[in-house]
Amino acid sequence: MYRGKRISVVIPCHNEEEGIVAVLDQMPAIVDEVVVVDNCSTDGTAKVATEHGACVVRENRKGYGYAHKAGYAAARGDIIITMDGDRTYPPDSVPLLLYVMFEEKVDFITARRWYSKAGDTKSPIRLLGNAILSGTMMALYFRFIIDSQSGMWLFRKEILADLDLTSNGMALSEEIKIEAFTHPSVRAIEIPIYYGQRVGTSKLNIWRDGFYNFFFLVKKRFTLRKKQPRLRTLAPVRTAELEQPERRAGGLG
Ligand SMILES: Nc1nc2c(ncn2[C@@H]2O[C@H](COP(=O)(O)OP(=O)(O)OP(=O)(O)O)[C@@H](O)[C@H]2O)c(=O)[nH]1
Ligand SMILES: [Mg+2]
Repeated sequence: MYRGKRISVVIPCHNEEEGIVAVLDQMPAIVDEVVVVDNCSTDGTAKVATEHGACVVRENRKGYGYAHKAGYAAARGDIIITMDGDRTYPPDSVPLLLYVMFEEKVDFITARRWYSKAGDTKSPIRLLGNAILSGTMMALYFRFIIDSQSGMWLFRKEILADLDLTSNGMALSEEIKIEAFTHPSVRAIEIPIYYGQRVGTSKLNIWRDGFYNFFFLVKKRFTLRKKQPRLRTLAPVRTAELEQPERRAGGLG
């Protein structure tokens, strides 16, 4: 719980029995529930996640986007935080990111992988691929987002109704940022975080996912609908106030 809001962490997992334990063991007490989405795992991911206190839901349609959406549907928090089940994203940054979210009154934060404290770097091909995808996203959508492929976000659950999430694969990562950063009623920012070395095998297929994400960016640009600002619900007027108009009009005197 943070400032009266329930906090849910959603973690999509496909065969992450090693990594998910490391992630769950680092989860700060501020987090109310962790939803691990077991996406067609054939290892002990679901078992170890349950043993380490997570709520496990199954998604039988294979895909990063499918897994995320199943997690959002199961999460009961007011704020949803996402990360991979491979220890690359820092659970101990959650309190700081929540602080920024509330102080700056933003609805969506994407965490930009900035620097590894252990000194490890991503392979040159991945750095190049990320630079191409992020550069393309900036050019097509006119939004300054340095890490378009990051898998760590925080958002108020209520904004999901405003976001048109069509991708069921890895492109969900860029799509949710495009949707959040282009919606007139969603206040979105990018914040740097430390990242870590992956535990377990990568599920990313660099060439297939890279090209798919590139073409998804282009296709989405032509289908992106211009959104209307959300009408915020007005606080209901209490009956007692309606019955005593003279007191309301009377000011301090
Ligand atoms: N790629 C992929 N990941 C999935 C899928 N379903 C769940 N996941 C999980 O989604 C997260 C992202 O996949 P990763 O393999 O970490 O991809 P990545 O972060 O781009 O690549 P790394 O830097 O190697 O970790 C992991 O926790 C996966 O276990 C799926 O169908 N495909
Ligand atoms: Mg990962």
